[in-house]
Amino acid sequence: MSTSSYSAQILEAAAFIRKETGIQPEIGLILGSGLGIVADLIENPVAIEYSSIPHFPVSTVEGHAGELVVGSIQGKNVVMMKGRFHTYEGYGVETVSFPVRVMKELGVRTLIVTNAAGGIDTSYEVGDLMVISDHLNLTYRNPLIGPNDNNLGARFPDMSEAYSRRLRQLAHDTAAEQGLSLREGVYAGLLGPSYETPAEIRMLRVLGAAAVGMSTVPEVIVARHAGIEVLGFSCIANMAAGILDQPLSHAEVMETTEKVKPKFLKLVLGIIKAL
Ligand code: CYT
Repeated sequence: MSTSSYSAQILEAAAFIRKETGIQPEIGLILGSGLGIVADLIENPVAIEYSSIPHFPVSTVEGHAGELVVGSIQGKNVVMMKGRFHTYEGYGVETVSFPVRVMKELGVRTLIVTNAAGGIDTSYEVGDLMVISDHLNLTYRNPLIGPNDNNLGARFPDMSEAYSRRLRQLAHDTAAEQGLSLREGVYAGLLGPSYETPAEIRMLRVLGAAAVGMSTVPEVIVARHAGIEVLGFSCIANMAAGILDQPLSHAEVMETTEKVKPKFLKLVLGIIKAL
């Protein structure tokens, strides 16, 4: 794929979405496992199936909606990905990058990303919310590999404030107002899909990670390349391998995110209102 055709595809996809919705979103939302419920908060929503958007990647995983929802929350125009692409599903870097590029083209200046993660910090408890202070890209790949289109961003983008200090502070202020305890820590992004081993978790703890998951890092790298300000949250869905004397299961992850939903929704709403 040449860089010029890639940028033409971004323009075409964005033009289609603009025509369908007539809305210019300023906030983008990419929400992890079980937290897609935020879509229900969107006022005057227009849902567009990924498959109908020119050049948009299509979700192949069963039970994943695969639509873009555009509308407003708290008077702010938003675009939300309902259904996300994980590298462990076999998708290439363009797949993960493309929707973020389209969001940028639509006018998005702030991206809120969330995920369900394993808690590595032993002071954490299942159900805790963590604002992501920084990440470790341990996926051994990067969505910016390949020719760089200077119109989209710099060849060597700065990552010294991948997760906006300003937005992290805003998250803490909002959480405090709501009487909600909010952790802050480093997110280690791995490829998956197998969960980590106890030895890997010990390694990640030595490296300074507080939580571990299998998403978020590629989207955030692309967003930063595009000059989008990022706020990230992990829902501590389970304690990471080896911490508790019990196996990990996706069922536990889903169960926790289900329980955390109400406080999480309230926090996200409060932040969008304050943005
Ligand atoms: N949990 C999770 N590792 C975990 O322990 N949700 C992702 C990765």
